[in-house]
Amino acid sequence: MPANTALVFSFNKDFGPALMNSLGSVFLTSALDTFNIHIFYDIRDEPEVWFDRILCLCDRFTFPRDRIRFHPVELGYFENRLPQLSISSLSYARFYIPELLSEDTVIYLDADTLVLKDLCELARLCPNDAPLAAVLDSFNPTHEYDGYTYKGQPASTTENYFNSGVMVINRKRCAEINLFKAFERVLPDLVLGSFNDQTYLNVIFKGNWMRLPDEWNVQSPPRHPAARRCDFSKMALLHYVTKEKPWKCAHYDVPNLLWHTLALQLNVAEDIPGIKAVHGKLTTCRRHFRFMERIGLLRAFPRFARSLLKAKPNKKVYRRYMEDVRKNLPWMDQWLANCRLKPVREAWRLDR
Ligand SMILES: [Mn+2]
Repeated sequence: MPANTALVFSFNKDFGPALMNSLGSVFLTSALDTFNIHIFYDIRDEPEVWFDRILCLCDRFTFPRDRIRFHPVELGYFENRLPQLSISSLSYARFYIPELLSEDTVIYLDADTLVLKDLCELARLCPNDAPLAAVLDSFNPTHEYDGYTYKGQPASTTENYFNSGVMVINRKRCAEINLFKAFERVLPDLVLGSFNDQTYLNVIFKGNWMRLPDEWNVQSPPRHPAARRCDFSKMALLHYVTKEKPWKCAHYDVPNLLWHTLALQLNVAEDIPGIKAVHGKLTTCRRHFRFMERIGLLRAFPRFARSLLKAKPNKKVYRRYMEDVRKNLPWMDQWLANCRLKPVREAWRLDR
């Protein structure tokens, strides 16, 4: 069978562990007979130390090494044009997709994702009539939430706005647009709001993209109202949005427990500096929960409980938080078992 689908990640040294875990989740869940894998990286970044690890991961899951390719990408182009670029320019690597790849269907994934279902199902959702398909942004469902202005006008209050961390691209349709020319055209008239490359993509593809089912990009911890609308049994892809990434700081919640459980068993965790402290925080947090629950302190000292959770919302949030973990342990264990992995470790569980 010809490999006519591309799976693309872009990464730098900071996102090395994230990429390993995300790629591992792809190998565990997806039949990749028709896939090539492409890794874009910043030409100045020298993340070569990760290449060997990535290739070893391919070997472990018997993915042929000749179907994974590393592409150095020149990002100076964007940095020269975007003096206000404060985040990594790496996310602009996705503008190179139409010219660097030749497959008909391209799945782009941020490295801060975990794939929970077979990517073949996602590839099948590739649009025929639109250049790309994506999931509505949970926090910014329409353009106005982004806060940009274009040609002096505020952004649309009705037009849907997508999260660009997961995209299914019809490469031929996308190539017709010429992303670089479109970027140049939009550039002088666009004053950015809260985002960056995601804003450009949304302006360029405004009204010209297909909406994917929400479960293909669940964008926040399940305790967030937006994500709580998602049925976990249907959840197909988790996206660790916000700056608080699991490999850097611990939050005792469902997505973090899953990320760390996977990282341990894929041997990704051992390469992360400071990971022991992160694991320790999860263990401590769980121990405090159990202790407080047993002696009823959660009821008596809700403020203390909230400070442990590093969360500011309403009084009931800590209960919901624990209920979420408890409720979701069975499906996490089931998913891990389907992947022939061990369940969430004892020290992090609330159900025993
Ligand atoms: Mn992301």
